[in-house]
Amino acid sequence: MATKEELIEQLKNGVIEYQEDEVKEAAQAWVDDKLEALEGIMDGLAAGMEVVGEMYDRNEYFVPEVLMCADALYGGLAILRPHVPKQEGGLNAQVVIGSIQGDVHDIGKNLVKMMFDVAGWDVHDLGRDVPLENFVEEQLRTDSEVVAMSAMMTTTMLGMKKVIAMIKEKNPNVAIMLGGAPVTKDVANLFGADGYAESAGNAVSEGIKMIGRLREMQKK
Ligand code: B12
Repeated sequence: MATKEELIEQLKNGVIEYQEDEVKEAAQAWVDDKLEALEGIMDGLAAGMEVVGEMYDRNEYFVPEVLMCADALYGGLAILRPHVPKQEGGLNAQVVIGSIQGDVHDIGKNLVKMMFDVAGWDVHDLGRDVPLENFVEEQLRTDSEVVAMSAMMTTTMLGMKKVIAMIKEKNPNVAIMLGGAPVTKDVANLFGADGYAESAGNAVSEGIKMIGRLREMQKK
């Protein structure tokens, strides 16, 4: 039987070497051993994808390999995700989330979505390559307090600034959070966002802070 450390390596290396079947087997073993699903996702699958990103940046991998790595990650995620427990007593809140127009990168966005989901939030996921006006419409339809947008490219990132202006014009009582590799805290401020988180791990706490500020403002 493989140890926990060995399974983590199998999850991570399976993503890096785009071995979807191995990733699925390791994920199933992880579940069978009753290990913490979130840890397998973050320290195994997501950590593997980070290495893939570095390899892509060094021209060691190209789009076809990266796509297969993403498939391997999603294969493992489908097995582990149902075993991440929902936290009790979370904040009663709603978030609209999506990857911005022109951007098909959705791995990071899906990890952020999962974190909100397990924290007990109602998540309205618009998917990827989301037309700008859809964020506005979905916020109005659901009356969500938070809108979270992901961009992975410097070109698509600019669309988020437009969405912020569009949403604030229709409804100023919405907190907007940005994230994704090219986005920084400064960019988020510059675009007029209310929050920023650099990773899925701190997206929920940032969301809670934003809602706190929003509810304070509404009292005044
Ligand atoms: C995987 C990947 C792809 C996959 C996407 C598969 C999928 N389903 O997502 C495929 C192969 C399809 C792809 C295609 C392309 N890609 Co690509 N891709 C990547 C790669 C290698 C990894 C991204 C990733 O998944 N990382 C792992 C996850 C876990 O990390 P993450 O996304 O950063 O997310 C974390 C945080 O950023 C944060 N976060 C993310 N979103 C949000 C949102 C909120 C609200 C919050 C709070 C936090 C948050 O939390 C996440 C988890 O902690 C990066 C390289 C890199 N170094 O990032 C390039 C990269 C993003 N791609 C790039 C490019 C250029 C392209 C293509 C144009 C390539 C081409 N020539 O065709 C196409 C265009 C696609 C398009 N129109 O969108 C460039 C972008 C350059 C730029 N700065 O503009 C990068 C940076 C590579 C590079 N160095 O050139 N790509």
